[in-house]
Amino acid sequence: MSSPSANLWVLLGLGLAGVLLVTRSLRRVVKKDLGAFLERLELLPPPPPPPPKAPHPLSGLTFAVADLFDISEAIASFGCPDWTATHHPATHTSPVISTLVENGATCVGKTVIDDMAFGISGDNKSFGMPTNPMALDRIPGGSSSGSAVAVAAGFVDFALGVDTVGGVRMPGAYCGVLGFRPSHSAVSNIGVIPVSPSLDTVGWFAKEPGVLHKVGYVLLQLSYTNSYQPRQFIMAEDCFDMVKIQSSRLTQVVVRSVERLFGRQVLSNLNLGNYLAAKLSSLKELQNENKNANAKNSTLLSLGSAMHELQKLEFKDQHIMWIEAVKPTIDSYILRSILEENFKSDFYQSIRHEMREALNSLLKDDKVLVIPTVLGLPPKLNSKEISSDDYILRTLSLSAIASMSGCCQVTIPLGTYEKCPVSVSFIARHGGDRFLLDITQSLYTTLQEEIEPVIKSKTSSQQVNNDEAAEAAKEKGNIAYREKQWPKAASLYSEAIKLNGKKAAYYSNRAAAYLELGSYRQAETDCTNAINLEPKNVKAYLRRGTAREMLGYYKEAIDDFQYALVLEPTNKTANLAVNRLKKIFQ
Ligand SMILES: *[C@@H]1O[C@H](CO)[C@@H](O)[C@H](O)[C@H]1NC(C)=O
Ligand SMILES: *[C@@H]1O[C@H](CO)[C@@H](O)[C@H](O)[C@H]1NC(C)=O
Ligand SMILES: CC(=O)N[C@H]1CO[C@H](CO)[C@@H](O)[C@@H]1O
Repeated sequence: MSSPSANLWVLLGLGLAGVLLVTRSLRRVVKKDLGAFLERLELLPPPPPPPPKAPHPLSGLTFAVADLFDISEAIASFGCPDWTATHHPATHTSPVISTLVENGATCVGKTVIDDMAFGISGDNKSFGMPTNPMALDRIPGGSSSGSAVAVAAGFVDFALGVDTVGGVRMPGAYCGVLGFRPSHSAVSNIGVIPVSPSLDTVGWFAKEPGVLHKVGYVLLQLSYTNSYQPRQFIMAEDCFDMVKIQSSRLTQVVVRSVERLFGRQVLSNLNLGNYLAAKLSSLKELQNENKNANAKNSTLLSLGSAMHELQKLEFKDQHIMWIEAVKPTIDSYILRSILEENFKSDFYQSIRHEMREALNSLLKDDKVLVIPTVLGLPPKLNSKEISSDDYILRTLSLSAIASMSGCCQVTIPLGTYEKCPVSVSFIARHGGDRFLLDITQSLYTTLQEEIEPVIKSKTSSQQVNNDEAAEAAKEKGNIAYREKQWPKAASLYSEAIKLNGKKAAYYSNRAAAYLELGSYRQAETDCTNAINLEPKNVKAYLRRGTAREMLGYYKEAIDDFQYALVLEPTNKTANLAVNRLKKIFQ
């Protein structure tokens, strides 16, 4: 951690002493333990088995749980004191917690969630908002904000939360920790207060990939066997276009890491919105009736909107009677949301089914979809952005991809940008949890290593920024070229040239795309430019030779191929071309 950490340690020190303090620079109350915990408790694991038996897999690890899991003889608050006041203590501890404890972990406390786990900011009307230790003036994200904060601050090794519409992935991203949302219904939610059952999952946070992995293996009851190699990493370009920070800051790190570990042939690009538009006929129907004009235009936005409606509908089914009877003190946004009467339950369920099918067919055979977890940096505390419809809808569009399909998703921190945590997400098919956990563990270190060069060059100068963006455009161009999308490849290389006109490779690559498109004159010009920049560029001579041959300038073509042979005497391509042309010519 850099400069905010000094501040943080002071705050933590005083906070741990139990002092409430107002810092002048922040004008904000920072509570004990950053306000992450509602209650400290201790659920101890059984004694370790005597050697030579192996110790419990999670022994020595501590964890916290968001306050909607049952713990025997306690009452979960569900983010709302009125809930505690009107409910009896639980008779059993929820199986997820007891499984973790039986496997050696110690539960040390209950953490803050949004009111009734409904919101996405991490705020709470009664208990206040936990402080994001990675960005003190930013929101932690919700609904499981306290769990994310407890892990980010190092109070516990891991923590449980509930992810309905992003409740683990989002605070994971904002607080700079790993967050895992398993496939829908892969982890038992018995003894967990329901929010919106079609979307609810029990998720977990960790700082260390090894801990995320171990906890996952215990909760999903997986056995350690050979892991499979990923076949493809599909970069959802249109999703990255929604991100407000320079998206190459995320995509480049992923592209370089994947190339290093698995080779560049596994990378591909996709416009996810277009792909889904063709697959989701129910969504189309809903789109036509949607009152939200923004959502009408875009498949991803209307998917987010459909998920939000489904969340409200099911939440209302679960809790309207209690809310009407008790009239609890909760965020008025919830009340407004569930009073809306514009629900079309059947539609949402068919969209869910179509989404499940669409993503499972996209990701079958061990493929990974890469998307941004959130729109960018965590919003500032008390900013208008947090409650704006646009922010909520766009944020939910990204989380709807896994929530609506039931697929599993992991959010992986990628260092900081403007002193705030940034992250990227991987999604695997429904049931591909083990695959996703394994991939996360094998890529994590490489991802962290690839951040450094990107950050370094970011901070130097505008030209360096442009150079990097140009390089990113070229990489995208190469992918398009491999996929035989010639016009797209040509336009990406043009973008690279616009950003940095001094690289022979960009011209030479564009020439290759022009050759495929039959634009021989442009190909010839590009090669000449490349050769001027790099007089020994063999590829440029070969490509110019080809262009000239197609244009009928045989003599010039022979010169080019011959010069290529001078530079690379063993090059068969050049040799063949010279011989072929000489035959025609003579
Ligand atoms: C959506 O489309 C309508 C017209 O169909 C247009 O007026 C509106 O500006 C569009 N909104 C966005 C966000 O593109
Ligand atoms: C000829 O040279 C080009 C450029 O260096 C290279 O890409 C190509 O593989 C070479 N071909 C052969 C057959 O050696
Ligand atoms: C103490 C505290 O931070 N309370 C906040 C609880 O949540 C509401 C909004 O839901 C805020 O306005 C309060 O400031």
